[in-house]
Amino acid sequence: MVLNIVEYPDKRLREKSKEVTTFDETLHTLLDDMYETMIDQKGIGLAAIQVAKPVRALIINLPNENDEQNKEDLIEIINPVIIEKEGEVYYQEGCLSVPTFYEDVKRFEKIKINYQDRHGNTKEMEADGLLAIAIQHEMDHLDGILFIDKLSYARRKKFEKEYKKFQRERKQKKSQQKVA
Ligand code: QAP
Ligand code: CO
Repeated sequence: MVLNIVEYPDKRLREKSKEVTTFDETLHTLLDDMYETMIDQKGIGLAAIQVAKPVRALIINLPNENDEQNKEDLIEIINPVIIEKEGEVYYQEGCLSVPTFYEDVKRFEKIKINYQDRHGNTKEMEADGLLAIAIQHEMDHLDGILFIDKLSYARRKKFEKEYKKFQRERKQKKSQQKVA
């Protein structure tokens, strides 16, 4: 089932998500719904809080070298913890909860994480490149942090201005649809 995406400035995005303790069908249904929602909205990553579920679960599905987004490449990450990190890299990030805005953000270049899969099995993973960036972006959501929080004061200002314009135009479009 495709769920509704919570969008900035909704306060729910600021919640600290709770650790997952039961790896049951409810969790599996949530993960499946998150996947459907992410694909429907043309995303590559999603945290549970973005569909209003404050639990420490996230999914990532990066396109492969042929630019195809295959479900076999889906990664489900529960209760992640960064255990090693190194380097610095900038990448132009976006977020399904902050539609239409993209800006450069600094992240660790390489990370190692501990996490659990949907069955509660403990796993370890090393990541670099886009995967490392995506994991850090989604892990921030678990603590109520958005990529726009990492911008300089000037760029944050630019964001607030552009985002208000986007919200205004979308609202106008919607009321026009009602008339037509
Ligand atoms: C997080 O982001 C991420 O503004 C996932 O209008 C960010 O899926 C991972 C999206 C950077 C790696 C690098 C954004 C879709 C999707 C938009 C997304 C939009 C429609 C963002
Ligand atoms: Co995001």
